[in-house]
Amino acid sequence: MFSFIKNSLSNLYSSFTTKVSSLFSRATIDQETLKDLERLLIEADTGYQTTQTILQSLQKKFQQGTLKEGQDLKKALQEELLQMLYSFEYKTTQIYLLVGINGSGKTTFAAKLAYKMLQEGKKVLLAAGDTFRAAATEQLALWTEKMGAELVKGKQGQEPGSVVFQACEAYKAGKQDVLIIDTAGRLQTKINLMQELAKLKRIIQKQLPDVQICTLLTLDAMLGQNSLEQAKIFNESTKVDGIVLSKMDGTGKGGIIFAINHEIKIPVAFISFGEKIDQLKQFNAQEYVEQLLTE
Ligand SMILES: Nc1nc2c(ncn2[C@@H]2O[C@H](COP(=O)(O)OP(=O)(O)OP(=O)(O)O)[C@@H](O)[C@H]2O)c(=O)[nH]1
Ligand SMILES: [Mg+2]
Repeated sequence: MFSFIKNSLSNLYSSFTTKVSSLFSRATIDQETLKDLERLLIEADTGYQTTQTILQSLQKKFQQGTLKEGQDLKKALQEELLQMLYSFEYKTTQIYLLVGINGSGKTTFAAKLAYKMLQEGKKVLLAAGDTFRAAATEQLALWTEKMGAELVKGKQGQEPGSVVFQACEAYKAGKQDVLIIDTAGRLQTKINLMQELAKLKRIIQKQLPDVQICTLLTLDAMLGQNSLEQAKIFNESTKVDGIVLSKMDGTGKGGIIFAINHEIKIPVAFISFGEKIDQLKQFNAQEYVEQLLTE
């Protein structure tokens, strides 16, 4: 990972990485070391169930005599963590439907993703599907104006489905490469609002049957284990293809990524780590695990 990203994520790496590294420098591994590791994983929001899965596997290796010194533990943990991560399939042309609870970072991510795609030389169309909040469209309009992307917007209170319909029409007509649809935040417990998302997806499928839809769920990394419940329910009502973990700059708890993968089985696609337009990174499992375990 580039150093400027590592700096932005210093909270994340300093808390877990420093402590776990001290285990790796131990000359011998014993039950006490495994207990310490268990505590660190729980502290990092890895979640009880996922932590137990990791520990059971390490215990087995310990019993078999393959975990002798700190460096053996590092290697074994690295393997376990990597095995847990699903990889997200990045495609070039598609529609991104952004969903998530209020304030989770959808609109910020919409702008960051658009910027990233523009930098890659793609033609980008954004749709302000959040017609609920007055400021929502303005927020996106400000970003898009600055970076020179096109935006389809509706009026406040307009049926979000009709904005999405317009956006699909504009996408067809404008020959853009990517369409990014921002939606209003919603609590996963509001059944009618969850059904609305499924309806938005049906509209897109009907308008653009040949284009792949990628539904990305934005989760606030600082919410820890609460994110799991959100992910489960969003995934039930509108199949989620990938997770965007936002506000990774504000957390020291990078273990949540493993819990999401292990328990919900959805890959992490992007990590968002600040309020600046370029503070976004495609998630790379190998790199993430390596950085997390190396001081
Ligand atoms: N530090 C930090 N702040 C972020 C990040 N992403 C978003 N924010 C901030 O979090 C707040 C909410 O972000 P939005 O992008 O508006 O969230 P949203 O999901 O669109 O919110 P609603 O539309 O109200 O549901 C804003 O103040 C953002 O500046 C991030 O990665 N790091
Ligand atoms: Mg928003």
